[in-house]
Amino acid sequence: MVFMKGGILMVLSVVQTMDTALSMGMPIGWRSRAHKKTIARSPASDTSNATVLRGAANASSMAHTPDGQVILDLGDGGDPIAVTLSSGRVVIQKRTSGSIDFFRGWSEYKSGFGDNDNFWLGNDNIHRLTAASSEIELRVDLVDADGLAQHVTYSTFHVDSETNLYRLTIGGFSGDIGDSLAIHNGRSFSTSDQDNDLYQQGSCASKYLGAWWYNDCHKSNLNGRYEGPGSVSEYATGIIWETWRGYYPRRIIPCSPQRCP
Ligand SMILES: [Ca+2]
Repeated sequence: MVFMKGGILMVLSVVQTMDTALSMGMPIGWRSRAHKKTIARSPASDTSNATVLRGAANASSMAHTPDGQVILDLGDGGDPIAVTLSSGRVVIQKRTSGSIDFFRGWSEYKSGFGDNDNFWLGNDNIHRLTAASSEIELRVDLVDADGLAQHVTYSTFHVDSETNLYRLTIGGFSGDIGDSLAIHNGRSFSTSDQDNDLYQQGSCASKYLGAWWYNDCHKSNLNGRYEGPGSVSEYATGIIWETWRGYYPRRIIPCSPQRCP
């Protein structure tokens, strides 16, 4: 088995309102020297802005792409996956600017999209990675508009198959900024074109401009709208971790006599 005992680390990250890094990982990390070299080269070595998956694997299972990605053969019969590592974790989501639109549909979240700086690894890949081990760890890194970094971890993290609507299993919370994923435990993934949420009056994804394991609707919305400087913050549509920065996470700039209209 290629994927050894261990886990996956997912790091979601967002800038401006909050930088978030959602990472799934294994506590024991990768087991090869090649892995360490890869981390050093990785463009996502700054975990403040990345979604990471971390796991352990045989050295023989890894190959490297010119841009520092690692090719993982999960040994599950599926195609190898090219992933970016950050501190030994596989990044599954990363957001550092508003250059990539994250308000996308089911098929794009299924396959994944983006570039090195802003991406979603894809629900099929995330499912396969979390299915590869029972010891998957999820880490969420967040940075607010003032540059204050925080993170939380979950000792249980699993994303089901597409047949089961990528249902989320999350638990074993640890951290100081509150658990904004708890109400999403057991929920299906929803996008603007596939409403699997519990909101009877409409689509959470459409209403809050994201794609997530919505309940009715959310306390976290890490694929929400990236709000750059000067943009108008709207209730709960941004990159939200409610238990830390609420539903209006943008920094409030005090109104001085010189700045007030
Ligand atoms: Ca609904």
